[in-house]
Amino acid sequence: MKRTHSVLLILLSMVCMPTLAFGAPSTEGADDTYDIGVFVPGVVAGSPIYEQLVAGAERAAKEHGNATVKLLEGGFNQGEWEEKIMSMAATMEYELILTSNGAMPYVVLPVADAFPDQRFLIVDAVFEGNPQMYTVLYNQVEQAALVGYLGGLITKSDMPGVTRDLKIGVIVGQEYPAMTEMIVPGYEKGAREVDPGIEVDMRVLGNWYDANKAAELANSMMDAGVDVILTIAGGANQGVITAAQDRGRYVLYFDEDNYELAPGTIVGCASLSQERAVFENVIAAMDDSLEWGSAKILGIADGYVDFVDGNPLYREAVPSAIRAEMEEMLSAVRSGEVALEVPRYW
Ligand code: RBF
Repeated sequence: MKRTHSVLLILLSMVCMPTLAFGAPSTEGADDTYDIGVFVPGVVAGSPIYEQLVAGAERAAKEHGNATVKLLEGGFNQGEWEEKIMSMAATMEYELILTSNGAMPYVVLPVADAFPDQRFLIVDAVFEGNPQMYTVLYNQVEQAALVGYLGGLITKSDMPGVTRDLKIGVIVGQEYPAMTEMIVPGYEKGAREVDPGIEVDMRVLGNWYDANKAAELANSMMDAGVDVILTIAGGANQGVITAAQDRGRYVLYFDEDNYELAPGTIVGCASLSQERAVFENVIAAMDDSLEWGSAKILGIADGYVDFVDGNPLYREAVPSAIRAEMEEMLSAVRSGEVALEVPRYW
């Protein structure tokens, strides 16, 4: 709880309980409470990256012992986000406002200007030089290259349902710098490592929820010979999965180990440890050990990005020859022998 509120509470307690006013020990506990406001730019359900955001904040609050987490879902109208965060900051209730995605530093800037004491931890984003912000970005060139390589191996394979065309696809909710500068180039790079002739078909959904439209896009891609689709579309992912299941084609999943959503159809998951990054950095904010104004990048060598090769559903879905080739590439990337750097796009 912020100091202004504590002062108010002390004054109130003096009025209501004059006998306690001298030592005023009754308000001490409330004084120490660390209040975290989590702003989800969208909705939590169906978006693994937001599910992890909330889980990481809740774990940090539990570990702290005297912290609260209040969740606000901003919804899909992005034009309303700034006003909603402004209202959160205006309560003066939060030591920390936590949010996630690459657009948020820019959405937050006017709020930071209006509330110079408010601190913001923004994950899955990059922004340097504002002393009220700390950002954490993931190396998504690596993350996407891992599934791109698998996609390349699959489209060249004779797995059931695979066409003769060398085509893989990606369906994204919208276009934004991390997508165009890291994820799509990483995906292409991974696939073309297998065969430079592989074509990558990219489709933009235009939102993060329309599963029917996502299924339509997936079907049109599969009509054109796409064998395997990486889906990064939040709640709309389900449409891609169902369409691929119906046609006996394949899906690559992002951010989370989610093979069990569609065993045999989801053939690869590139994971992000956003939950852990959130947990660690919220704890650091609580300890006052974050270097405000700076930006951190976390990748595979740091243990925050990886390919989930340990799930038995992966072994069941993908033939051993392909898995063996994946393992070779994975060990090269995990060891740093193959470097996939984040371009400076901000
Ligand atoms: N990813 C989701 O899974 N669900 C979303 O609702 C969502 N909304 C986004 C909104 C904006 C403005 C931006 C820039 C990204 C959004 N993302 C969303 C993508 C997310 O930040 C991340 O890039 C992907 O989850 C891949 O890791």
